[in-house]
Amino acid sequence: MNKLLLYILPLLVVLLGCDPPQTDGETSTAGTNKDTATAASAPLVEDPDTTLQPVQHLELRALGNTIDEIRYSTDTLETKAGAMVKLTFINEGVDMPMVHNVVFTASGKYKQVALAGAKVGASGNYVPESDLILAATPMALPGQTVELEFTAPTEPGLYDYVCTYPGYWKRMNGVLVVK
Ligand SMILES: [Cu+2]
Repeated sequence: MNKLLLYILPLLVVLLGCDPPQTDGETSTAGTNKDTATAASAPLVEDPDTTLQPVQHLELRALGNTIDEIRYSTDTLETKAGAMVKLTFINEGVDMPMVHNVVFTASGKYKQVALAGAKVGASGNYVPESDLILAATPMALPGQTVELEFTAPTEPGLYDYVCTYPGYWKRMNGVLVVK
């Protein structure tokens, strides 16, 4: 019996020992495939960000603390067509009625969108559902900073942006130049 065990044990060891290398071989093959896949797909993931879709950082501030003073820090923003626009919108207003947003619209449509937004009211964030809207920030309360990311139109041209808080569109609007 002991002799038999002596024969069987090495056999078991060989069998057991054989299995892990096989699994290892499979694992490393799979690992190699994975690595190859990762290496091959990584540039594909990076390309749209770095070359195909440039990133355009924009900053806009809301200035003034009365209805007569309110204005955007600039009435012109510029981006490349199709770029990933990352807008930082800073509301420098102090008192509560100084609530602002930035809504990007089709060319010449800022007033129409703002009037529709006023009807939507606070519950709808003063932003109407509309095909004329490219993108909209949340409302920024006094002192708040909000961020907005959107893809700029692929068609170069002039687009609008406006604050849709009721009545503010008259003084808070501008042109997004897409080149
Ligand atoms: Cu405003």
